[in-house]
Amino acid sequence: MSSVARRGRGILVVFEGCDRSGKSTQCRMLVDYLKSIGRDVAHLRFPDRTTAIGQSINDYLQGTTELEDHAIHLLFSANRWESVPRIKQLLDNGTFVVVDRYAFSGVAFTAAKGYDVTWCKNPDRGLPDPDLIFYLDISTKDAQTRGSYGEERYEKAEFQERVAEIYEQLKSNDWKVVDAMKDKNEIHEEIRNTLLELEEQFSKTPLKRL
Ligand code: DGP
Ligand code: NA
Ligand code: NA
Repeated sequence: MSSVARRGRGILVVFEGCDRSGKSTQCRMLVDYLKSIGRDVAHLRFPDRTTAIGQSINDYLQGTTELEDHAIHLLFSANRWESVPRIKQLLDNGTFVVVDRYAFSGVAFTAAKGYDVTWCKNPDRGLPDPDLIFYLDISTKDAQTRGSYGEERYEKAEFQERVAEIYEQLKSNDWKVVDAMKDKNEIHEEIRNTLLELEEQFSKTPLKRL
């Protein structure tokens, strides 16, 4: 039965959440788990700072350059678009694609600056639509108890508060909201069980586009 499921396309899984929600840890734990059970899996993260566009984004995040708000928004989107051929190829080959941040971060972080949500969504229209979005839910207050935010541009409590409010508006049926304050192993089990339950169903459904 599982060998039949594995002949279908790969599953596109995205992790979203505010900074310090534990999203990257969960992403890694899921990738390691899928590998341990013999699945083909690719671990991607956005922004992908390794490309030329990603390098500009990195400079912006570190504050060494300034970019106009719309311009940086489009660069973040372009950074996702430049990965689409690879993502599609992986999914076609039946590989799980696990992504740390995606278009929803794009909308949440720019709309948090006061821009229109519909405008923010537009550049990402047409990207592969994730089968599942795990949202690591944490209050800004709890996130701060995990140690102070880093030094990057968006890592300020007031801004993260607004990001969380926009995420709230973006949630839809394929979002699985996870309580990020639970024990990390407990969260991991919840995530992997949800994924394994839905894997076969998704692998037989054509990939949609955002
Ligand atoms: P990370 O490497 O996951 O810590 O992400 C770096 C920062 O960039 C983080 O504060 C979230 C933010 N970010 C991620 N994607 C986007 C995006 O598409 N647009 C904007 N404006 N910010 C983003
Ligand atoms: Na960060
Ligand atoms: Na979806």
